[in-house]
Amino acid sequence: RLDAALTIADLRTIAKRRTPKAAFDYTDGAAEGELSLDRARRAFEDVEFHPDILRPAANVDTSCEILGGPSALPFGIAPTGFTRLMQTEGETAGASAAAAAGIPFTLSTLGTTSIEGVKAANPVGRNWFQLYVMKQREISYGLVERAAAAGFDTLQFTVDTPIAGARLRDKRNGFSIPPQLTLGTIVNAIPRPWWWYDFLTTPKLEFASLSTTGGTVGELLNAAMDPTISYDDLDIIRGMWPGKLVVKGVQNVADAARLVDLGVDGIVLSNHGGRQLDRAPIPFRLLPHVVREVGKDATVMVDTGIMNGADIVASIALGAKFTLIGRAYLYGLMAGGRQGVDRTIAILRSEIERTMALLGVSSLAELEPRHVTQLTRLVPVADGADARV
Ligand code: HOC
Repeated sequence: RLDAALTIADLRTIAKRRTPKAAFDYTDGAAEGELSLDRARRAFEDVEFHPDILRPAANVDTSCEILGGPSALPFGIAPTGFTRLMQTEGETAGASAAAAAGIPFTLSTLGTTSIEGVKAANPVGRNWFQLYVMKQREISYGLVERAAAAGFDTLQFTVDTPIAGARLRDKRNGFSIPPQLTLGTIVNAIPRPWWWYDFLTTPKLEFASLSTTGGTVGELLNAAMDPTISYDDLDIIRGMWPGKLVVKGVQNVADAARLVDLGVDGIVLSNHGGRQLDRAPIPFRLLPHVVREVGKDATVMVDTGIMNGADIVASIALGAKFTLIGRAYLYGLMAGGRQGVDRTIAILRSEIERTMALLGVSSLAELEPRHVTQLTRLVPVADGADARV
């Protein structure tokens, strides 16, 4: 039945039907008025492609090199928190699907499968680890050491979370870890008995980091995360981590340039899927400004709002070296566990191949800024931000 899903939006529809409302909304939702997420989607929808004609495009090569290793596709799986609450296979499904597709998988500090469990699910392929620096530094540092020992090749240090964004859907739903049985939860469970059966009969969530559970997501996160992290922490982490170091959550040109000057291996332009500061700049809009400043050889990646392979192709054309998918992966997971994640990757792969072939390019390296314009014309107002005209 998952084969009937032709788009990520189709997978989202199935996911919504199969998943308890609070868990679905945690994934689907964003912060405050959800403006950043909505704007990120609209920025991708605004893309106009400019194809070349009469170019050989029978064999489209979607592979690339990223952070010292190969990827069969120009995207990897982004770190996601509390993943086994969405569907009990969780990170195991994500990591094994990534392995089968030849793309990197990222485990979040707030993941619900251990570092070693992810390694077992993806023993040969590329695993990346996403780091939050917590008040209890020894927890974060311990995770860094374990990820290195397990052969994870890249660390994504996330910097856009000094405090939790206001996820209003979570508050309205009373979303808590672990889930509480309330009248509303019970009524919502009636059409979704299999989700509850799976949840109650599989091993308990294995948090990589949280020493305690019990509370709303916002409460848990604010209790755990350190709001005082700074560039000094970057130095400390650089000293501890033997692999590639990426900073995720960069939101302006000046920070991007500073990080590249400091010699980080890559940056991810991200506003955390619109889940932190609402009305933050849209990473896809920021992308050309950052690439212009740091140069096209720097490893600039992008996430937030990617729901179609064409979004990925447009990002690569504007200078991104790679992209990350969060919600698109989780919709597949919630729709059908490992098979659902396979379906997400297959949909994005065919959209990427089709978009490239119709553009008249046969490799990612042939994509150029001239292939993309945006229907809404923007003028820069300051430091990479844009104004609509
Ligand atoms: C204060 C820390 O990535 C999400 C997760 C966790 C956010 C951490 C906030 O829900 O987006």
